[in-house]
Amino acid sequence: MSLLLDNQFKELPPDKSIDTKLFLETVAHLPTFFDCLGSKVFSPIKSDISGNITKIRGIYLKDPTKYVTLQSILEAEREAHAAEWPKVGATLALMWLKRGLRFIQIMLQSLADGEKDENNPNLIKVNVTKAYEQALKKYHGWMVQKLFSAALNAAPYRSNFLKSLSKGEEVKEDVCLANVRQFLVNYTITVDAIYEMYTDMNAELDYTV
Ligand code: 0SG
Repeated sequence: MSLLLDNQFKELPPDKSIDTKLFLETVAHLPTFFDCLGSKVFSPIKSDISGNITKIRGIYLKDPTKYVTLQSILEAEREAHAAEWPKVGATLALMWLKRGLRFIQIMLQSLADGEKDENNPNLIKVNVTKAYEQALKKYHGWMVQKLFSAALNAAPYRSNFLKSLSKGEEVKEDVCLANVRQFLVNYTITVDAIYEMYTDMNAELDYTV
């Protein structure tokens, strides 16, 4: 079975509201995704994403009924912390988490679409770079951008990455990519809905770290 299909995102209801408990249960599996990368270089990124999830969960658990959807958390924090919002609490953690989720989405979509460096078809640099440029680069100052360049050199070979997504099983590449495409359906809808919520609530910030 595929690591991705074991942890699929659920279909959203017509109003595209995102159930906080279900969302947290599903994203909790994402940090294990980093084990597919096979290098400790990615540990700080794994910690950053885990930290975002822990922060959102901590706030949700204070009042699961009040915070039943992600939007209800943002609305409650906007009311409670008018002066600092949106740079506060779960609103801030989800703002960053969604960028990491978008990065993963673009990278997997690029792999599924067969985008390759024809001179180095077993490298995933082209897919990772596309994801970085579209999802994260504008939020990073030059020092973090340099970190990205260094991390890129530790990216796994395409064949090894796809194999680890299949939990080490010998799965044909077309089967593995079909699993990636299936995973991306609800995943992409969910990430898009979070982005839409940030735009609609005017909660997006564009400062750099
Ligand atoms: C396959 C190869 C993959 C290569 C991937 C490279 C990706 C980029 C490398 C750059 C390394 C970045 C490491 C961490 C950067 C963090 O500084 C930033 C900003 O972090 C936020 O800062 C925190 O997340 C916030 O935490 S919070 O929960 O408490 O709210 C908060 O601390 C905030 C600052 O707060 S403020 O000053 O505003 O008050 N993080 C990122 O850029 C996100 C990086 C996600 C990368 C996702 C990559 C996924 C790769 C998966 C591959 C399978």
